[in-house]
Amino acid sequence: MSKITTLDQFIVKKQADFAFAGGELSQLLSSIQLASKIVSREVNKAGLAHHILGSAGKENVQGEDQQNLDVFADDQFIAAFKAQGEVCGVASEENDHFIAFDEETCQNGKYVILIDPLDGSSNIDVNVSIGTIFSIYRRITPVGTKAQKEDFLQPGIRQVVAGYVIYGSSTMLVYTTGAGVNGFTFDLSIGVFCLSHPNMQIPVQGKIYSVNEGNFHAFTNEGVREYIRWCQSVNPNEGKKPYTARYIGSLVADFHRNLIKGGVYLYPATQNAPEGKLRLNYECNPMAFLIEQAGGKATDGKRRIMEITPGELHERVPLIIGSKEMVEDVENRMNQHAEVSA
Ligand code: AHM
Ligand code: MG
Repeated sequence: MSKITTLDQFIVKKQADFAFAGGELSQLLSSIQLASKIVSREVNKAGLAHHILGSAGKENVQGEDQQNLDVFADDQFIAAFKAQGEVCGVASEENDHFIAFDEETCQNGKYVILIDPLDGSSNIDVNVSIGTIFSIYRRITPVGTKAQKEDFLQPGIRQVVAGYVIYGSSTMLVYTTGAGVNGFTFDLSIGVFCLSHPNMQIPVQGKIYSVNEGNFHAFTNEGVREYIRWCQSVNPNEGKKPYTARYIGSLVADFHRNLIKGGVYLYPATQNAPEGKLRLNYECNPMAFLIEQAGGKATDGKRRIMEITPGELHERVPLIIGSKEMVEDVENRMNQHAEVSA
C-alpha cells in the first residue's frame, strides 16, 4: 500500500511552520475541512436534487441573486467556526455585515475569518467547478471582547492562513500559512483530505491567459486591451500565437489551473465596474497570499494586492494574478496608459 499523508497528519508534522500554536491551526482547518466536506456532498448532489437549484429569492449585498447552495455553504462554514472556539467572528460575501459571535467561548477566539463560501455561483446550475475561498487573521481587538470591524479590515500581508477548496472533478483543499502552498485531494472512499500536491510552485511563465474577453471594449485601461491583442496575435518569429485562452468564470477553478500549469488571470476595471469586480478581502487577498507563496505575483495594476489597506468589508479591486513574468508584462502595459473613466 502506498504511503498516504492526511491533512491532519500533515498539520501535526508542519506545526513549526505556523507562527502561533500548532493546535490552533489544526482547529481552524478542521472546521474548514468539516464544512467543505458537507458542501462538497451537496454540490455533488446538486444536479439530482432539483430543490437545491435556482435562486433562493434573495439578493446579497452586491445585488446579485443568491442561489440556495450559496446560502447553504455560508451556513455550514459559519456553524463550523462557531462550534469550535478559535474564531471570534466571520465576514462573508453573503452577509452585508460581519458577524461577531456572542458566545463567550468564541469571544476568547483569537482569529477572524473572511470567506467567500461558494464562489463562481453562476456555475452551480451547470455542473462546472466552483469553490470556497478563505482568509484568516489574528484579531486586533482584545481577546474576550466582541470582534470589531477593524479586525476584518487588515491588509493581506497580515494573513496567517489562506486557502481555497475547489469542488471540481475531485474536491481539493489548497492552503498556505506562509511556508509554501500544499494541496490535498479529498478521498471519498476514506472521507479524508490526502496530500496530493506538495509544495506547489507556479511556473514563472505560462501559456494561458484567463480573462472575460466579453468585456474587451469595456476595459478602462488601454494597456489591458493591448495585452489581449498581443495574446491573440501570431508571433512572427515563432509563426504561432504566444498564448491560449482558458476562462471558466469561477475564480477558484481558473486560479487552480493556472497555478498548476502557469498562466495569468485578469479581472481589470471595466466601465460598469470601475473598481473591478472581485472583492479584496475574501477573493483577492487569499489568492494573492497563495500565489506569492507559490512564486507568483498579484497586483491591481499598480499596487501589490496584499499591501492594500481595506476601507470596506466588500471592497472591490482589479486583479491581475499568476505567473510572475506574465503579471509583470500586463502591469507594464497598464502603466503605459492612463485609466479612462466611463
Ligand atoms: P461570485 O462571487 O458572485 O461568484 O463572483 C465572482 C466570480 C469569480 O469566481 C469569477 O472569476 C468572476 O466572478 C467571473 O465574472 P464574469 O462572469 O464577469 O466573468
Ligand atoms: Mg465570489
